[in-house]
Amino acid sequence: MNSKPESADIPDSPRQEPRLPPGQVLTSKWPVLHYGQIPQVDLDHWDFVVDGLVEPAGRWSWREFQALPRVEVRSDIHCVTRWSRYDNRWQGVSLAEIFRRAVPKPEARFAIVHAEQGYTTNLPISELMHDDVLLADKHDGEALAPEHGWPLRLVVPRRYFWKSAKWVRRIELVAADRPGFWEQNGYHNAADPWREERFSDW
Ligand SMILES: Nc1nc2c(c(=O)[nH]1)N[C@H]1C(S)=C(S)[C@@H](COP(=O)(O)O)O[C@H]1N2
Ligand SMILES: [Mo]
Repeated sequence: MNSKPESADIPDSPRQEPRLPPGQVLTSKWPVLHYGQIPQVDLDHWDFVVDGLVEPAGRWSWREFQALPRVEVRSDIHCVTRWSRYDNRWQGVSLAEIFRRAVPKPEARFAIVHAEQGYTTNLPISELMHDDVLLADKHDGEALAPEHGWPLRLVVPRRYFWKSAKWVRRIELVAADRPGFWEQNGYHNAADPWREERFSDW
């Protein structure tokens, strides 16, 4: 594990070699990128749902979600538009924790992640089980900014950042993969930055 002396207690997402994936440029800023508007979210009516091929299904109000066991992970961001940002400190709830409560059925293989306003992205459930994957409500010790996904976003450090849905509300477990918003619009289904899986061939 790669730890820094000033915060050696925070687990790092595993480093790849080289740390900066091919074709990426390092930035210390944090660009804002999304399709559509920043949603207005009312926490009193907010919930997070896990449904589909899962038993039992899961549903958490904001208050219930805040009571779940929490993790902290430090990881790098790699956006398909070629910027990367190192050492983001995320806090929230791991997907492994969620799937201990809403347990995927044996036939469940893929997750369709649903966010506010119809944004979707798809991932194999196995990718969500890594312990650097979480549903984050804090970044570098502060509540997420609305433009970065407040109140809750997915963080999947080993994939290009479009898989890290902002304003996430629901994870649907399915047997057969289904392309999400960008995956239907020419982006690669797998999105591994070290393999430069930016765009699909079809
Ligand atoms: N709900 C939602 N999540 C989204 C997007 C979006 O359009 N809607 N865009 C994705 C893309 S393309 C990127 S690069 C990252 C950007 O996250 P950031 O604005 O926090 O840097 O969010 C991802 N998550
Ligand atoms: Mo993006």
